[in-house]
Amino acid sequence: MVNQRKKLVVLSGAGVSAESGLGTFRDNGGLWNNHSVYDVATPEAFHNNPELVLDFYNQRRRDVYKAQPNPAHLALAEAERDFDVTVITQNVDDLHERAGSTDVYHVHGLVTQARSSLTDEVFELEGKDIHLGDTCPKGAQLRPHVVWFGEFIYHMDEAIGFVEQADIVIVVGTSLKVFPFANLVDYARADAQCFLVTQDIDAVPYGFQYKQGPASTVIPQLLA
Ligand code: BV8
Repeated sequence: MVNQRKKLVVLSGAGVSAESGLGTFRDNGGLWNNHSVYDVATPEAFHNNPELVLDFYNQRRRDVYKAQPNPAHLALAEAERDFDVTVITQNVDDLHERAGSTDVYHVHGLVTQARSSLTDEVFELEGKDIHLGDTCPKGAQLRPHVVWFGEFIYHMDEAIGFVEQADIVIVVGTSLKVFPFANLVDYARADAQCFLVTQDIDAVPYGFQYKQGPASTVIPQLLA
């Protein structure tokens, strides 16, 4: 009998990186230096005030480089010993990869990378900031490789397929308030085991078991 490892799909948000010291969008009321994230994380903001937006992401990138994976990231990476694991994350940090996860999809991009504002060419920043006037080889202004509000997200079709195949779905550290990522919970099979792990939530998706608490405690317990 072929050993068919169960498919574990993880849907993560800012809360899984909170205990690594990276702010979430709700906890500080979605504010950064008195700007609403929804005002700063848009193409219009980048057009109207590129320095403000570049500063916002330069600061978040520096925070990401200083942060370390926490026990939640590490437990999800170690789960690859026992399960076929795919992580689909809203987060623009690389903590899942640095913890050892090998199959990670960033639907909202990665702040450690830059993208040409004209083409979809992506560049590793290797620790550098992006400044106004920094251009890619083809001369276009570099922008953070993140998906802003009003922009299409990456990997949505693949993500739907992974959730539909999943035997186990773990949603961790997300308020499920940002779309279309939040719609992914609707694709879980009726016979799948589904868990939601957050500090708080407005509504638990149908069919999900709610495990309230900090990810770095609850995720290792769930996967023990
Ligand atoms: C788009 C990158 C098509 C930048 C981000 C319906 C369908 C489609 C679109 C929409 C729709 N309704 C509205 C929209 C528009 C919009 C949207 O969703 N708006 C919201 C505000 C309603 N969506 C879009 O614009 C998307 N694009 O749809 O394109 C299109 C194209 C053209 C025209 C129209 C449509 C693009 C969305 C992507 C935006 N970019 N990030 C950046 O990071 O700066 S989203 C951003 O929000 C981050 O990715 C972040 O992950 C996310 C916030 O969500 P969470 O991760 O859930 O974080 P949050 O703080 O909210 O919650 C944290 C949770 O963790 C809490 O529950 C808390 O309890 C918990 N927690 C805290 N600490 C812990 C913890 N849990 C466990 N342990 C802890 N220690």
